[in-house]
Amino acid sequence: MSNRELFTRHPGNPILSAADWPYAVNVVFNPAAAQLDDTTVVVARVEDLRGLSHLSVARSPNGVDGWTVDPEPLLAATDGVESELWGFEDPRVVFAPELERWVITCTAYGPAGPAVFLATTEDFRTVERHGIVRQPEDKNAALLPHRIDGKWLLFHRPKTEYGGARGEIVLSRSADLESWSTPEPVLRPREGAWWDASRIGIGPPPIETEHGWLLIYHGVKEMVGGAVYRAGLALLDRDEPTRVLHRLPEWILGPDASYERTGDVPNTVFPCGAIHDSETDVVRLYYGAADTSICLATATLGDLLDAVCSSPS
Ligand code: BMA
Repeated sequence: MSNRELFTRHPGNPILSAADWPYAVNVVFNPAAAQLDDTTVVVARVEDLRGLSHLSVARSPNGVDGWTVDPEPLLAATDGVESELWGFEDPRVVFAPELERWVITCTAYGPAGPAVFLATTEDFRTVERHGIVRQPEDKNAALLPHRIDGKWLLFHRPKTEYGGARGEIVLSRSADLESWSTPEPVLRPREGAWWDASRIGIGPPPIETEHGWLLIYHGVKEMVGGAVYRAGLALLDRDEPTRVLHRLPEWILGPDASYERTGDVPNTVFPCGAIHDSETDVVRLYYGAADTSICLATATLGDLLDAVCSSPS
């Protein structure tokens, strides 16, 4: 068992917070991340002063500082649309070469509960709304960047139970991004006292490697003092991602710094974005801290793969 977490926090954390926004907001957190040529883009969940969330874009030349935040949201609730009455939350983005677009998966929140919403964008300045792809209650969704065996694969986390499972990561397949197969189980919460025993959900879209899909996920442990949100690691088969090849026992990032311990939801790290630089091998993990700010932590893909590949399934 290692005695340190695999990710190193950036000393400039939090790298973005409500004070950086060009208008008054409560908190900014749970960011998706994308690298566009020389610009790092984060798509942040922004909670306004009513408590409702929308998605907004911030751009930086180095992904650390010098951020420019767009004055208008990228995706916000449309008046009169019931399924998005309470806004949009927790985006993930992935570039799909076949579509020549970035695909945004996020939560649309309305009276029926959270649902998985899909949109696409070329430039993170305007979006094309595709609509709800998994009905309530369902959330924590990320698409793989390309088809496998002719199908798009969407990871998500239904609240309703499939096969007697609880709070687990499942996968649905689609030929057209419109109609979806029955969800298949991928990764379940562990049991008892484990750090990921209460429920789990996907983090950023999985990273494709020669060994398989590297999955960063969040795990929740309900404690007497409230839930603790941490991040963990698994490796999924490259051709059949419902097959879990390895799963790291220890978490890779858990609440420790003051900005993760204290905030609107204490003891929370919630990663939604990861960018791998193939030249340096560095993975930049963008995460929400305590549902209050946006933070950055880094590791090398090589170290993550070494750790997960030496773990059981
Ligand atoms: C989850 C999601 C996240 C949030 C987390 C902790 O259910 O709603 O957006 O960061 O709870 O509050």
